[in-house]
Amino acid sequence: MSTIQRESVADEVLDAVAEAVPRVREGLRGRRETVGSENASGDDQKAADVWADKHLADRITEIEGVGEFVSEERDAVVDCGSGLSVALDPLDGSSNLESNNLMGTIVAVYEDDLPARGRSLVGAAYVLYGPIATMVSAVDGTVTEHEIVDGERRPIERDMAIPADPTVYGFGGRTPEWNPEFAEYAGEIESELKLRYGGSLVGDVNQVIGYGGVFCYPALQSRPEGKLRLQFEGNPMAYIVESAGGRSSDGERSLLDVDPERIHQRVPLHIGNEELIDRLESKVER
Ligand code: AFP
Repeated sequence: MSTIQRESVADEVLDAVAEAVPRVREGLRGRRETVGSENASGDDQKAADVWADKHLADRITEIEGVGEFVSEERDAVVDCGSGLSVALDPLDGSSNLESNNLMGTIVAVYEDDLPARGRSLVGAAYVLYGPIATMVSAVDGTVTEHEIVDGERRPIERDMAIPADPTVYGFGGRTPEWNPEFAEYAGEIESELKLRYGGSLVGDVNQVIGYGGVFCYPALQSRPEGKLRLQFEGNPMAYIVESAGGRSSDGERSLLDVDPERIHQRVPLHIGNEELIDRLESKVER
């Protein structure tokens, strides 16, 4: 598949996600309860997780040029023929549904078979279900913010770049669970920036791209592998932020260079302004 063909398929996937947004958003009402099952990562599934997964998978798996599909809500990869590989977090931050806080959808389009290395990404995007439904996408290194109107992507800002002067930070996990090196880093950042933590990776990283800063869900003493998933969260968000001039790290290297071993592999995640991630790496030994 040529570069132009790969980017065209990636754009079709992003269009399919945008087209599903009104239906997914409408279906959140009345689906705030858990359904008593767990996904492959052991997270409690909400009815909304299952709803979003179905509506997005039905559209994405029909696209000519998509060969593999998997989501955070599914155990195994779906074989859809030949072509690119799509990894999806249908409803990121679904724990926020009960409190009616921000949530999102994250989509990653890889050239390689799954589980894939972040460097094989052709495109990535996230939808933010905020006061306005928006999509931020990165294809071929260009980051674009769209408003989603009646299931269509309407670009509102092209070539987005993370502001050079950072403003906000958000750190996941409970403070007593942090490793001492991260706690020291956090103490420095907390005295310099404003806290913005909303419990949804999409909402929190969107603020970092908009205002400059850093978001981390670090390795925890009880969870040295971290909480967030490499294929569905780490790689696509790293691709978008690095395309916007920022950096990402698992504590040692770009998330895009982390070896993909399992579909639902977790990774310590640090994303934001280059200078803040460089400082993080100088403190945190993995
Ligand atoms: P849910 O999808 O289970 O709500 O988890 C959201 C998430 O994966 C990510 O979007 C957040 O950054 C992180 O977990 C929040 O984790 P905490 O609930 O531990 O703060």
